[in-house]
Amino acid sequence: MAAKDQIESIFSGSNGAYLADLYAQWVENPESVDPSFSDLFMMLDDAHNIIVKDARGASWSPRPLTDILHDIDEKAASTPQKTTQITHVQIEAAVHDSIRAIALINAYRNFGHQYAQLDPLKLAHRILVADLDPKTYGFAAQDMDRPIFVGNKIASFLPKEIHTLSEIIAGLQRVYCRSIAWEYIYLQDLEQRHWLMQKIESQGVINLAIEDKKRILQQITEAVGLENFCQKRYVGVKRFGLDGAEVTIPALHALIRQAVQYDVQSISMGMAHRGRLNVLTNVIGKSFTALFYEFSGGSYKPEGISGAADVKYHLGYRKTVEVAGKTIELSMAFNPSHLEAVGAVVEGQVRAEQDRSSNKHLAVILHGDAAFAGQGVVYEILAMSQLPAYQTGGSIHIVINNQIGFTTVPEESSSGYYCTDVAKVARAPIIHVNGDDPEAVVKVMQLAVAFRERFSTDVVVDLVCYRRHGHNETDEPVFTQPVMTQAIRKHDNLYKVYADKLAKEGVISFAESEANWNEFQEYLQESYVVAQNYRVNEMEWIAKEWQEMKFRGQDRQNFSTAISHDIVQKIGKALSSYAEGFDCHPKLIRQLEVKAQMFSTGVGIDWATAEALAFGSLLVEGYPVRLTGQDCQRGTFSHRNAVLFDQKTQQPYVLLNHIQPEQAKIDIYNSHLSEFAVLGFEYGYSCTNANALILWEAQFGDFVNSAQIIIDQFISAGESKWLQMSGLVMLLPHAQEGQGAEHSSARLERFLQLCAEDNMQICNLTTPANYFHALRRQLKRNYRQPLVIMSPKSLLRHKLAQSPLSGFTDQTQFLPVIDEVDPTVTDKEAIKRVVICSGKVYYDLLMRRLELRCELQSEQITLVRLEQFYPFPASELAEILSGYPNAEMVWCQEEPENMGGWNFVDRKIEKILREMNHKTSFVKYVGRLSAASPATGLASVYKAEQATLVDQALDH
Ligand SMILES: Cc1ncc(C[n+]2csc(CCOP(=O)(O)OP(=O)(O)O)c2C)c(N)n1
Repeated sequence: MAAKDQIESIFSGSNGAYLADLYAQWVENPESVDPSFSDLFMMLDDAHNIIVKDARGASWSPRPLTDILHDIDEKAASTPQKTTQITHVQIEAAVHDSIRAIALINAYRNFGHQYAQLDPLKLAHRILVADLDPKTYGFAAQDMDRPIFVGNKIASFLPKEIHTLSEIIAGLQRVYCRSIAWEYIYLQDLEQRHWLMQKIESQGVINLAIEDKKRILQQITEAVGLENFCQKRYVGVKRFGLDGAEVTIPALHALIRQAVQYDVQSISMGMAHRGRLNVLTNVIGKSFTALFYEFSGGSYKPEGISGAADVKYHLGYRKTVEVAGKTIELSMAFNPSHLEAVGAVVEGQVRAEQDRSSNKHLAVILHGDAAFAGQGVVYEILAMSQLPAYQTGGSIHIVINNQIGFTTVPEESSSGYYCTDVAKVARAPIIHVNGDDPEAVVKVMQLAVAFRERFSTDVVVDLVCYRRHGHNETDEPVFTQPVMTQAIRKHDNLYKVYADKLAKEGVISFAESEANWNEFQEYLQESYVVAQNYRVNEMEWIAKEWQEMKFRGQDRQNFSTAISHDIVQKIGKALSSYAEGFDCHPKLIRQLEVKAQMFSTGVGIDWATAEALAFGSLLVEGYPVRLTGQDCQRGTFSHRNAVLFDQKTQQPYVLLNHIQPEQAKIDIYNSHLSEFAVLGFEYGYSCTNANALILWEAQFGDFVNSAQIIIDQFISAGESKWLQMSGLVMLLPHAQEGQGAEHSSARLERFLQLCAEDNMQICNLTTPANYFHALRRQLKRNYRQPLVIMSPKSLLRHKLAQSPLSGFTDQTQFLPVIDEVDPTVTDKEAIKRVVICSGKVYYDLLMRRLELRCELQSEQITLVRLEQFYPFPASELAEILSGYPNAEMVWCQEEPENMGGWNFVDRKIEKILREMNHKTSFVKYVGRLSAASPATGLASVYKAEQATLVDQALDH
C-alpha cells in the first residue's frame, strides 16, 4: 500500500483529529505518547517522512498538522459531521482498535509465514507466534466481533472501511498462512514489496482452469509413475529418487510455461542427484529408453569416444522443445557429487549466452535443503547475483526441501529459521510452499518468473516436501527418522492426493486418472524393452559449436599463433593512446609512452604488453576476451592497467576496445572477493562459448585453493567425465619472493598430480612471448583444453624477462622447452652440468651465473627451461638434452622438495635419459628441503635459502 494511502486510512474519519494531535505530540517528543501509538507512527515509515515534512512546512512558514490532514483527507472533510456525541474515551478506544488491527496486519505480512501450513506430513508444529497473536496487541476473545475501522486501502483482502477482528484475522490467515508462506518484507525496494504485496493479497482462492488441473495431474502421474516404475524394476539400485518431492516436476513445467510467455529462449538448469533422472526425462525430454539403458550399465557416450564417463544421476542433457506454441532450449548442466558447486557453473553458462545474444536466457538452480543451508558457495553465488561481472538478470532457485539431509534433520543443518535464509543477501523474495498442494506450487512458480521478469533479481521457491525412501534407495530411513518414516508410510503419494482432489471436485474421475496412470506405466515398460537393444549413436545434447571440436583421441591440431607486423602496430597504437579529452593520470601517461617506445623500437616487450598483444590480436580476429579476478583491471601488481580511469569523471576507458571499428569486445571485470563461485562461473562461461578467451586471475596463486572443487571436479575431469571441453585460462601468481607462506605458491604440485589423459596444460613461463603464444594457442586449435599458468610477479618488471617484437611474429610459436640462449655457449659437449628449471628461478640462476662467470670465467653450466609441465614435452626435452652428452643433470626449483615440479619431473626426465642412453640416467635435486609451509615468512631466511640453492645448482 502506498504511503499516502496509509496516511489516508489512518488519519481519516472520526479518529483523524485526535490522531493528528497525538501525532504532532509524537513528532515533538516520541516519549510523550503511549508506546502503541509510537509503534504505529514508526510503522508509517515512508508516510512518516511525508507528514513530518508537511507538518513542518517550509522553514519560513510552519503549517499546522491539522491543515495537512485536512488536505490529505478531502473526502473526510466533505463528509457531513455526525451529530452524535462521542466521548473522548470512546474515541481513544476506537483509535486503539485501529492501531492494533493495523499492527496485526503488518505483523502477518512480516511473520505470517511462520504459521503457514507448509508441512505435507503435518509433523511440524504450527505455533501462533506472539507477533500473530491478537493478545499481543491487547485484543481478547470478546473483541473478535467488534467493528474496527481500518480503512479500505490497508489491504485488498479487506475491501470495507470497517471489519471485525475475526474477519481481519480470517483474511490474513487465508492470504499468509495456508499452503504458501511469503517472505518479502525485508526487501529494501519499495516497488518490489508493493508489487508482491498486491499480488499476494489480491489472490483469492487459487482457481485454475480445468485443463490446467488436468495437465498438472498428468505431470504428477508421470513424475510419480517414473519413480514407482524404477523402484519396482530396479530394486536396490541407487537413483536418488524424487519420491515425496514429485511436485518439482509440475513446478518446473509451470516455470517453463511462464518463461516462454516472456520469450525466454533458453533455460539452463543445475541440480544435485535428487530427482535428477525425473527432471532429465519428464521435463527436458531425455528418452526413457536412454535412461533405462544407463540403468542397465550402458554409457551415455557413443562407442569410440574415450573417457571415464559418470554415474547416471550426474549427467547433463540438452534439448529444444515446444511449449505453449513456442520453442525453448532446455539444458541440465553436468554435475559432480559436490553439492551446490554447479550453481556457479550454470550462472556462467547463462551469462555466456546472454553476452553473445540479445535473447533472453534464464538460470534455474535446484537445491537440496541441507546443501542450501550448509554450503558456503551458495552465499558466494547469491552475492554475485547483482554484480556487473556476473549478473544474469535474476535466477530462479528451487529448493527441493525434503526436510532432511542424508540422516541430518533441519535443526542440525541450519542456524537459520529456514534453510533458505541466506538468500536474503541477494535481496530475493523467498516463497515457501507446501509440496502437497500442486496448484499453489504452480501459482508460486508463475509469480516467481513474473517477479524475475519485472525486477531482474533472484527469487527463491522452497518446495516443502518429504523423502519417501532413505537417502538413496538402499538406505533404511527408519533407523534415524522413525517418527517421520512412520508418517510417510501412512501418507498417500502426490498422485493419489491430487487425483483424489480432482475426483472430488469433479474435474476428472479417479477411474480416468487410473487409466492415464496405467497408460504411462505401459509406455515405460515399452521403453524398458527397447532399452535392452539400445545403442548411443548421437550426441545431440552437445551444443553445435562443441560438436565441431575434436575430442581426445581424435585428430587434434594446433594452428599458427604468430601475428603480422601490421596487427602488432595497430594494437601498439591502441595500447599507447586514449580518447581525446580523457584525463589520464600522469604516471599512466608515462606508462603509455613507454609502451609506444616498445612498439617503435621493437624491443623490451614486457609481460603486460605481451598479454595485451595476445588479447588484442584475438579481438581483431573476432574472438571476444573476458578476464575477471580480484583487482584484475589494474592488476594486483599494478602492471596491467588495462582499464584507465578519467581522473575527473572516474569514467573507464578500456584501451583494447579501441583497436579498430570492427573487432570483438574485451570485458575486464574486478571480481568480488570469491574464488570458488567466480572460478565456477568462468568455467561455465568457457564451456558455453567455445570461441572466446576466458581468463580468471587469482590475486595470489595461493588463494586458488578456495576453488579446489572447481579444479578437481570440473576443470581437470570435465572432458573425461562429461565430454565437456573448456579453454579456460587460470593465471596464478607463483614464485618465492620472500613474501611468506601465503603469497608464494599456487600449489603447482597439486595441479601436476591431476594431470593425465591430456586433460589440461600446466605452464610456468619465462618469457612474455611464450605467454603470448600460450594464450593465443587456446583458440587457435580444433579443440579446447584448460590452461593453468603459474604466472609471474617480480618478472613482470624484470629487465631480463622481456621479449623482442620478433618473438610474436613471423614463424614464432609456443616453446614448451627453451634451450640455453647464451650465444657464447657453443661447445655443448664441453658442458659439464645441465640445470633444468622452470619459471622465475631461471632468472636467479641466470644472474648468478653471470656473476660467477665474471669471477670464475666458467662456462660449463647451461640452463634449460621447462616452460610447460603438462602435457609433458618429452620429445622436445629429449632433443635438447641429447645435445649435452657429457653433462650431469640437475633439476633446480625454488619450492620445497615435497612441492613444485620435482616429484612430477624426476622420473620423466630419467626415463628420457635412459631412452637416449645418456651417460647418466640420474637427475640430482637442488632446491629447498621438504617443508610443511611453502615458504618462510622471514625475508632474511628467504634470501639465504635462495642464494644457497642457486649456488648449489651452479655447483658453486
Ligand atoms: C560438498 C558435499 N558434501 C557432502 C556430500 C555428501 N552428501 C550427499 S547428499 C547429502 C545430503 C544432502 O541433503 P540435501 O541437500 O537436503 O539434499 P537431499 O539429498 O535430501 O535431496 C550429503 C551430505 C556431498 N555430496 N557434497
